[in-house]
Amino acid sequence: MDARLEAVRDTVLARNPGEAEFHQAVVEVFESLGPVHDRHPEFLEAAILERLCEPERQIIFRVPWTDDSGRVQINRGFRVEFNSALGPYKGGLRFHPSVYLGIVKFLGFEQIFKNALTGMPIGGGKGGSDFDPRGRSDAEVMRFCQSFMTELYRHIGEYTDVPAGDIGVGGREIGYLFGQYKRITNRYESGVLTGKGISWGGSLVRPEATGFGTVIFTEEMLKTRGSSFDGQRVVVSGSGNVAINAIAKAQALGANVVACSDSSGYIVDEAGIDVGLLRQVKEVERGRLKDYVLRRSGVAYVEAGSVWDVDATVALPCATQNELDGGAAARLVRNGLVAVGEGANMPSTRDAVAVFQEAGVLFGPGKAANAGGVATSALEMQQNASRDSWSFEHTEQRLTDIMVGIHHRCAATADEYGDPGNYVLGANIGGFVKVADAMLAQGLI
Ligand code: NDP
Ligand code: 2IT
Repeated sequence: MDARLEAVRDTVLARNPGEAEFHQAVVEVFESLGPVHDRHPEFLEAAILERLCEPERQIIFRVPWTDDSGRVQINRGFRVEFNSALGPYKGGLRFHPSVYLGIVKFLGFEQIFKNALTGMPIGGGKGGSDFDPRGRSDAEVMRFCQSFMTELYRHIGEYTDVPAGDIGVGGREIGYLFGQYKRITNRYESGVLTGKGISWGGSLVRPEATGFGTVIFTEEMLKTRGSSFDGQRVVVSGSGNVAINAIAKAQALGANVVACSDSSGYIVDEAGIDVGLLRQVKEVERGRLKDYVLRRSGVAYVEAGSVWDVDATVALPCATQNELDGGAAARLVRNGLVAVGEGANMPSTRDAVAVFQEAGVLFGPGKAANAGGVATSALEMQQNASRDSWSFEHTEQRLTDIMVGIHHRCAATADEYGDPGNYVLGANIGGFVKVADAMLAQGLI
């Protein structure tokens, strides 16, 4: 790392003790930024990096609710409003028992650069709770969401901060959150949340957008080597929103997707995953991958194993942070891997990224490859602002153009900074310069 940035890094790490994921995300970005500061000493003088690493506002609150047996439950809610240089804070809410400030901050920090790369007018933020929706009834989830919004509503708004979904937060939760916001504020403010249902202000393609976008970005990387998804053997991790839609899009482009996972295990379906059945099991019945195996012959279920033990030419990690380590990366590379597109946020460890890059594997980092979700959220905001709704075809074309544009920006930036094909460098510098320029222009705030 550039010596001038090391001092800033050390201060940031010391000021934020115990936040391992936030540290990891910061260090990864800093490692790319030396060459930018050679060209732009004004960024150092204006302490852009120090300011970027300190969220503009952090909100932590109590979320009391009552479970179906009448017992009082207490969770912790978070919203980190990280950077508003380019637009209102924008980013998802994650409901998962592992959520704590360090996770919300890593996600919010990454979101700043991701959102900048989309070219849309959105700043960076993230939120969530350590609430575990698994095994909870609809009524419990509704009461939790209502309590969560009863505090959150005062901090958000169409022009202030616009949350959406992430792990554990999908259409059902956004519905309950929107209902409570509307009730408290007495405003039908569609643009305050994205990922809404299609009949009440949502956008077509938003549910598919992250998975579709990840595959579109990865296809663009493959094209630079004269290749495509057609005929690739693909392994996807996760079996939630991002994973399912990545599987569907990869198959539409001619790939054979043979495996996916949940936190209990993984399946191998050599005939190709049946996405219709997967949607039925996961989205309609809210079941587990184990249930898929019971309904289809010729499928292997491996309890508690790593899906990265399955050979692939293209890997799409779409579950969670640090799910693919150096050992798994080395095994994939040995077995013929050519490309990785990160549908999840920071799923590859630092060691894994180094293994991929040293082996010449095409590697699309999450902040570029999974930006299609938030970009389509921004398209939802556009539709809300103009009280319009667009067709599936039009919206999907906008998403495709945005993903091709992000790929181009990352590739061109990597070329410009003398490291062709390094999408990590391209994404970090491309996103950073846009935000830094806006921060300089807006003065010391
Ligand atoms: P979902 O809640 O729909 O699905 C999450 C999937 O990942 C589930 O299969 C879940 O398994 C698995 N998973 C979650 N946590 C863990 C864990 N600790 N260990 C193993 N598996 C785990 O979430 P999404 O699909 O929306 O999100 C997946 C990833 O994509 C996240 O990293 C998210 O930040 C990122 N992302 C999401 C976007 C969106 O629009 N939704 C946009 C951009 C990025 P199980 O059910 O067993 O917990
Ligand atoms: O990580 C992400 O980009 C998301 N979870 C989507 C955020 C959004 O505002 O649509």
